[in-house]
Amino acid sequence: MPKKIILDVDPGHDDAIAILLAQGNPDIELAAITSVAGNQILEKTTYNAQRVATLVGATDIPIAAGAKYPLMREQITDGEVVAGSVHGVSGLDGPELPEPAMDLDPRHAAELIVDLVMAGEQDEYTLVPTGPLTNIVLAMRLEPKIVDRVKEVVLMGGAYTQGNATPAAEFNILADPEAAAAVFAAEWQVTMVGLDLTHQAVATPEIKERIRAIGTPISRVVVEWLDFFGANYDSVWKMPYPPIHDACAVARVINPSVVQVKEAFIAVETQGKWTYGETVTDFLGSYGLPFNNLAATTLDFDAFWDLIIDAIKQVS
Ligand code: PIR
Ligand code: CA
Repeated sequence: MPKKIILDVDPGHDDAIAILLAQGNPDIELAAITSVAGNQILEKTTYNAQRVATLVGATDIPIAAGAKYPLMREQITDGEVVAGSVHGVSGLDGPELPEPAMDLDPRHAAELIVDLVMAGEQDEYTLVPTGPLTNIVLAMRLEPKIVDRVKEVVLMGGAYTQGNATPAAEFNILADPEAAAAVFAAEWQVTMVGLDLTHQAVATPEIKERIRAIGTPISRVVVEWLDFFGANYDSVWKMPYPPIHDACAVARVINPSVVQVKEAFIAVETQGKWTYGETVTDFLGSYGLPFNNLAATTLDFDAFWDLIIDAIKQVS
């Protein structure tokens, strides 16, 4: 039985590859896509989500737009936080994409999440957020019972060593720290697939060559995304190859052994001047802090890229 996921995204090149992986993997059923403001404003991330869903053939599932703004803080988008953006002005610059072949679902993302989870069986759905956590907290507040009912939350966000939006904070968490604090503190299992893990998921020249060799129009789009994202990563972040953050969260759901985790206490800092948005993580257990969540530590690089390449072939 494929695992049902609701993918909450802010595309974003790596969000786009997460959508592709979810659509193209036989062990996942992509039940819905919801969009949130993050890498770009909501209008752009929603449009990008629809275009990517159209590209990969995810045209018969609900796609709903969610939160325009974070709960409390001023909005930030990629390119405002550091000197340069890795996604471009559209949020998904690079190759041309098809226009959306579907209408948006009329519901707010939070309503759609609640409707699906509450109509489903116990543990039927896994939530996979790959942007700021605003929609997830809104869904929790709309219907607190979803916290018991979802199987787990496997999110891309956070870091236990260092951030990418500030020295302490990862972008998705910094973009809505108050939302993230509530999501991590709630009584469900959150798996933090953070930068420590995702920086291992880099698209090396060998990987790009394997994707190019697939030789389909979609494989060419993926290569162009990697080229665009990669050039910016190089100039802004001094990383030679781009990490495909968001697809790692989907990979964890597909096959847990691809993304190793450790039990940890994780809480989000919402007060610090220098540490606002930091995911404070304790693996030691010596401070009386309960191990409430999981933190991803080690990626099986080859297995990860095999999943991506198989998915590209599948949707092509
Ligand atoms: C990636 C992101 C934002 C800013 C930069 N510089 C790089 C997005 C990705 O889509 C991913 O979800 C997360 N935020 C990584 O921080
Ligand atoms: Ca993202």
